[in-house]
Amino acid sequence: MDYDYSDLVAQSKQWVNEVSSAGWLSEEDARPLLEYDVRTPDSLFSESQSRPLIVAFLGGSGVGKSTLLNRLAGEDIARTGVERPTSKEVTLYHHRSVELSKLPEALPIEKIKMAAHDDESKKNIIWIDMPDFDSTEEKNKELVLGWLPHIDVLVYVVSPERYRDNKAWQILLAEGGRHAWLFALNQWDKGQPEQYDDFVKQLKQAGFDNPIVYRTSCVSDPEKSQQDEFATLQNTIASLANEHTIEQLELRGLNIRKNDLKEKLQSSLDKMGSTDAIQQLVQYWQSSWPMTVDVLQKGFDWPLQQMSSIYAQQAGHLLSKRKKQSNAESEPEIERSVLWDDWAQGRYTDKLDELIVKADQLQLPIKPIKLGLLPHREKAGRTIHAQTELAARQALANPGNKIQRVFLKFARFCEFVLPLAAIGWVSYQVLKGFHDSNTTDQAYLSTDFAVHSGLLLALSWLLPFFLRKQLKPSLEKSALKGLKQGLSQAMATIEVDVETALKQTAEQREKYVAKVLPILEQCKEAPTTKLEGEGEALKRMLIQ
Ligand SMILES: Nc1nc2c(ncn2[C@@H]2O[C@H](COP(=O)(O)OP(=O)(O)O)[C@@H](O)[C@H]2O)c(=O)[nH]1
Ligand SMILES: [Mg+2]
Repeated sequence: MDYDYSDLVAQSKQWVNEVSSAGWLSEEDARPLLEYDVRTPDSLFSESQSRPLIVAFLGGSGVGKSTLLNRLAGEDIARTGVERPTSKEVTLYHHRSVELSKLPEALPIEKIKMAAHDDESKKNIIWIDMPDFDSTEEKNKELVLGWLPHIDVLVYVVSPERYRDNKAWQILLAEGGRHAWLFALNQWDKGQPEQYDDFVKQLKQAGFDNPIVYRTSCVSDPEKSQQDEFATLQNTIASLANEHTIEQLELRGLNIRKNDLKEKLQSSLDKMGSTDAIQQLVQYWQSSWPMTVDVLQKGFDWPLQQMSSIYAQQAGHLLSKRKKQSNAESEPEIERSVLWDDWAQGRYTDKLDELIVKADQLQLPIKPIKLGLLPHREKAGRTIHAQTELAARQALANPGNKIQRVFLKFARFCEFVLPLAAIGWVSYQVLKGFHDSNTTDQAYLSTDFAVHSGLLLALSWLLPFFLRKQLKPSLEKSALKGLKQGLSQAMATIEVDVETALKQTAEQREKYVAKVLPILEQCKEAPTTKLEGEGEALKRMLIQ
C-alpha cells in the first residue's frame, strides 16, 4: 500500500470538507472526493510480505465461474449451479502460506469462503470466485463492488448466449482502465465461431485493441472440449504472477488512481470560480452602485427635508445633548423621521441580490458570496443612520459657512461696541456742553442735540442688531446640508464595505486554492518502468 497515496486521499478529503463547509462546493460536487476510496490490491496485505497476484472471475450468473474455479482447484470448492443457482459468497482459493492481514469492513469475513491449497506452482496467485453480479441480490452487488478495487486481473467469464450481459459489462466499461482483463468464453462446447467474433468485436469497442479471449469448455466430453483453452488461460496468469509484474501493475493502478484524484481535485477547483471572475464582480459593483445611490438619493429628498426641519426645531436639545453626554441616559429620545425605511432597504437588498445573480453568471459559487454579504444587508441602515446624524449634529453646532460665521461674530461685536461708543460720544458732548455753557451764554443742551443723540444711540444699536438677524444662518438649511453630506459619506462607506466583503471572499478562495495546489502537485505520476518488458500478453490485457 502506498502510504503517500492514502495520505493524499486523506488530505484531499480534508480539503474538500473545509471547502464545502465554507460553501465553495455543493454537497453533490464534494461527494466524489469525500467518497474517494484508497483501496488497492495490496491494501489487503501487510507491507513487508511480497504479495500474490489477485485474480477474480467476474460475470453473469450461470456462465460457469464457479465451475472454472473448481476445475482449477481440482476439487469442488465453490458452489456451482447444480447445488445452488446463485452463489452469495466470495470464494478465495489461495496457498496456505498467504495471510490476508487486514480485511476492510466492506469485505465481511462471513461472506468469504476460504479454500487453502499446498500447490507450490500456484503459490503466487489468489483466485477469487465472485458472487453473481446480475442476480437480484443487492448484497451480491455490494460484495462484488467491495472486492473490485483489490483485484489485479479480472477474468471476465461469458457464455456463448450471454456474452452481452449488461451488468457485468457496465463494470467493464467503468473499471476497464483500472485492472488487467482476460476473457473466457466458457461453455464453448455450445458456442459458434460467429459468437466468438462478435464478442471480440464488442471488446474492441470497449477499448481493448487486441483482447485475449480464451474459449473454455468444462464438460467432461472429450469430443466437445477439443478446443478448450483452459490450460493456456492458467499459463498466462501464471506468467504474470511474479514480483516485478505485480509491482508494475500496482504502480500502474496507483498512477491511474492519482490521476483520477487529480482530475477530481481539478474539477472541484474549477467549480470554485476564478480570481478573475471575483475581480469582475467587484468592478460590476463599483460601476453599478452609483446608479443605486442615485435612485436612493432621489427617494431621500422628501424625508431629508422632513428630518432637517425636525433637527432644526430640536437643535437646542440636540446640541445640549452633545455637550452633556455624561448624563445622556436621562435624555429623552429625539423625535426623527426614518431615512432608511423599508423602501430604501428594499432597493438595497435588490442590489445585493443582483450582485449574487451576477456572481452566478460569472460562474462563481454563490454561497460564499451570499455569506460574505450577509452582515452587510442589515448594516447599511445603521451606517446611514449613524453618519447622517453625526453630520447633522456637526452642521448644527457650526451653522452656516465660514464667511457667514465671521460676519456674525463681527455683528455681535458691533452690537456691543457701537452703542458703547455712541454712549461715550453722547456723554462727552454732554460734559463738553456743560463746560462750555459756563464760559459762554449759550443754552446748555439743545433739543437738536437731544434728538440727534437719541437717534445715534438707537442706530448704533439697531444697525448691528439688524445685521446679526439677517446674517444668522438658517438651522434648517444647515441641518439639511449636514444630512446630505452625511448621506453621501454613508453611501461611500457602504460601497467600500461591500467591496471589502467581496475581496475577503476572494482572499478566502485564494487560501483554499493555495492549500490544494501542493496536493495536486503530489498527484503527478509515479515513475513506472514501462510494461513493455512484460511481453505482449499483459499489454493486450490493459486498456491503455
Ligand atoms: N455445457 C457446459 N456447461 C457448463 C460449463 N461450465 C459450467 N457449466 C454449467 O453451467 C452451470 C452454471 O455454472 P456455475 O459455475 O455455477 O456458474 P456461475 O454462476 O457462473 O458460477 C452449471 O450447471 C455448470 O455445470 C461448460 O463449459 N459447458
Ligand atoms: Mg458461481
